[in-house]
Order: sequence, then C-alpha cells, then structure tokens
Amino acid sequence: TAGARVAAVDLGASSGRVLAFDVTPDRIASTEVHRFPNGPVRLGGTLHWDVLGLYRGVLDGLRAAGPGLAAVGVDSWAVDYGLLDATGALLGNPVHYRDGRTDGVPDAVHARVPAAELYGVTGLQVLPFNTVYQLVAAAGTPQLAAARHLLLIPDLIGHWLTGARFAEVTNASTTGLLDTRTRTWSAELLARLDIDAGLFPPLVEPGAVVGSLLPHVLAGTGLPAPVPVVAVGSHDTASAVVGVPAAGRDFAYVATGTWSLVGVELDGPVLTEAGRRANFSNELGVDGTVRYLRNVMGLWLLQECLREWGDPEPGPLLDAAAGEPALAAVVDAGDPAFIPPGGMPARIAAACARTGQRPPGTPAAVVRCVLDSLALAHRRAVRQAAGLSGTRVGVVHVVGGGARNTLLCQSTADACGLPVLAGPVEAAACGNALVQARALGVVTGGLAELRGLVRASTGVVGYEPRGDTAAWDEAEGRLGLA
Ligand code: LRH
Repeated sequence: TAGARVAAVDLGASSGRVLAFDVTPDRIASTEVHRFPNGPVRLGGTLHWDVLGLYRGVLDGLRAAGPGLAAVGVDSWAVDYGLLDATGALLGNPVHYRDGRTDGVPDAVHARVPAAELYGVTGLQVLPFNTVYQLVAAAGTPQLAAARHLLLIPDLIGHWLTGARFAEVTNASTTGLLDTRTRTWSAELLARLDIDAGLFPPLVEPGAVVGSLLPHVLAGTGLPAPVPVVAVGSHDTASAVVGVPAAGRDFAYVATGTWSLVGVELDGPVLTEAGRRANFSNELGVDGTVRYLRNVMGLWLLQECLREWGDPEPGPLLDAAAGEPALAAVVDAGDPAFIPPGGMPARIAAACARTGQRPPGTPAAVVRCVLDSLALAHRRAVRQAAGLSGTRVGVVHVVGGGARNTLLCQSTADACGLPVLAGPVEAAACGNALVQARALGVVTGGLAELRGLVRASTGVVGYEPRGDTAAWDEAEGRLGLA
C-alpha cells in the first residue's frame, strides 16, 4: 500500500486524545482530531475513572477522524483495569491508581511472596498501585467475586470497540503478574496470591490485529466497514518509546507527562538485586524489547501545585521560575509520598524542611524547585539505568508533554551532562500509529526504521549541557539518597 490513515487513541491521566495519522513509507503526518478532559472522580470515598466518558470521547474522536480510516489503535496509562461479569457487563467504574486502597498492601503482599522473589519473576519496580497490589486490596469484595474477566484500560476500550477480549503484553507487563522473561502470565504468582487466573485473557503482542469495529460502533461513528483494530504498544510509555526519534542505540529516554519514565531500551530483562534496590522496572516493549526504566513523579507535581493555586496560566509562572536561582531547594521526585492528590505545595515544603532546606517561598520558586527536582531525578535514573544495564548513553531524548518545557529540558541536559533532544510531544501517538501502519504493511522494518520515520517527520529541539555537574552532585547529596 502507498499510504494509509490510522487513528491513534492516546488516553492520559489528564486528557484523552485522538490523532489521525497519514502514513506513507517515508513520512508520517498527524492531526489532532479530538481532545477531551480526563480526571479522577471521587465517589463513596474511592477515586474512580469515568471510563464510559472516555469511551464516548474515543467514539467522538473516531467520528472526527473521518471515513477512510484503515485502522485504530488504543494506548493509555498502565496498571488500571475494568472487571466484567459473566454476561460481559462492566462491574463498577475502574478504580484510579491514586486511590488509597493500596496503602500498606505492598508490605502485606511481600510477607506472602518476598519482594526479591516477585522481582525475580516480574522485574517490576514496587509502586503501590501495581495491579497485583490493587487486586490483593480488592480481595473478598463482592465485585471481584462476581468478576469473570479483567481487562486493562486500553484492552477494555478495545473490547468495547471489537467484542474481543485480549491483554496486550506491554501494558500487561505493568501488572506485576507477568513473567518478564517469557512474556506470559505467571501462573505461579497468581496461585500464590490467590488471584483467579481465569480473569486474565490471552496475551497478544503489539502488531496483532485483534478484531474490527463492531457494527454498532461503525454506525455510531459514521465509519464505513471494515476497520481493523490493531494491538499497539498499549502501554502509553511503550508507544512513546517507539516514538523516540533516536538515530542510534546509545540513547536514554525520558517519557514525560503526568509521570517521567526514565531509562534505556534493552534486548532482555536485567533482574539483578542492585536493579531491584534501585527500583528499576523491566517493562516489556514493542518487538521483544525491554524498557529498563524507573517511574518518577513527573509533571504531576507541577499540575497539582497549579490546581492548588487556582489554575493560573502556566506560561508566566514558568518564565518566572526560569529567573529563580537554580537548585535552591530540591525534593526526591521518586518519593511515593507525592502520589496522592491534594496539598502539593505544602507537601513539597515539608519535604524540603525534612532534608534541611529552606522551603521555596513563592509560586515561582516552588515551580523552580519542582523542575530542578525532576531534572535531578532524570539524571539519577539515566545514570543508574546505564550503570545497572551496562549501556552506553550519549544522548537523552525527552518526549511527551515535558518536551515543550524549555526549562525542564535545559535543566535535564545540565543535570545529566549530556545533550538532550526534545520532541515529539505526541511520541506515544506516533508510536501507536507506526505499529498500526506496520501491521497494515504500509511501512516495514524494525524500531530503527520506525524511529527514522519519526525523525524525518517531526522536529526536535536540541539542548547542550551547560557548566559542570558539580552543583547537581551537591543538590543530590542533600536528599541523602542511597
Ligand atoms: C504513564 C503511565 C506510567 C505508569 C503510570 C501509572 O502514563 O502509564 O508508565 O507508571 O502511568
């Protein structure tokens, strides 16, 4: 085929997007056809996702993408899931990963299966919201008892679009229930944790055609049949890593958004005790790769401060932050204390005080503290990813929403002492679309060829490291991190 138009659905924690991509063998061009807000809904003391609202946003986006769609792919944030009963009905709104139900659960789980043993199988960083901990927290609830199928968010949307039930493997690797070496569900872990293995659908690798849009979906979106749905790297970070416009292999990536996912791409997992202690994840990537990365807090810290301040325009605040002195105060952006919503400026101030630093006194200073702290966390994770995996890193690619934050990109270059290449902002949608286009036969090749297309089609902004990294060493020392 000479070219095709595909729709990339990319659902993030703060907004959902549908982009139409026109893909030819040597170029991709995208148009954002629909964007809709997303956010937690507190109900009965629990944080939920409004998943039907998201599904409606997806349908509106597909309609806006227009006739002539050759395929659809869906990616979203990780770990969360919907439960279906025996008739296929959704059992309640999916619980948001920032809900407090998993408080203390990791320790309880590790008392049954030691953390080191879990890591040996899953290779996953302990985050309280990993699916495994959510499921243990939900044990004994009538909802879980009635459940017959568990579908991760993008797979749930895919199920509603096609009727098919499947688990795409990159996102499944964030559950804490997958054997990262074999890329299959760990029957042993499921049994040891009394989690019903029958809940989990068959795994598919990115690139598989999982079905096509159901007749009522076609009717509702005005699309002419048939439209295949392709499993992409349905974990947004997996798609974002495909969308990194790297020219060589000696790169680290920082996939920014609500979170910063910082690491390197490997051919296989690294399951060392040192990596476990450093909280590194071996998430599965497209084409049999492993994303060796750490999840750190990301722009969530900034979003939550802005929300607390009544959502002022971020532009002037970022400009003011750029004029603040660098590294006056920093916090550990890897600290799980920052996971729940609410009161973020106060929590940042408390973290500064705990580490003997004067808390930032103005919003501009808080923003500076947040961005410096993120850059510091990026540097730590880049260096550790390289060291723990024996990878040489010559350049850091910043993709996702943070790629347009010039202060964050420059600080990341300064902190790492490495050049940063920033962009594209919509890396996840690019990676999503490219995997679809390859499944359709419009483009060929491996990740290097797909990345070449991103490079040829989107602009990147370069940042050179300034000064030496001694000031960053000193700031890191204040945090007393191991
Ligand atoms: C980023 C992301 C990240 C996960 C988090 C829950 O959107 O998928 O990779 O750790 O959401």
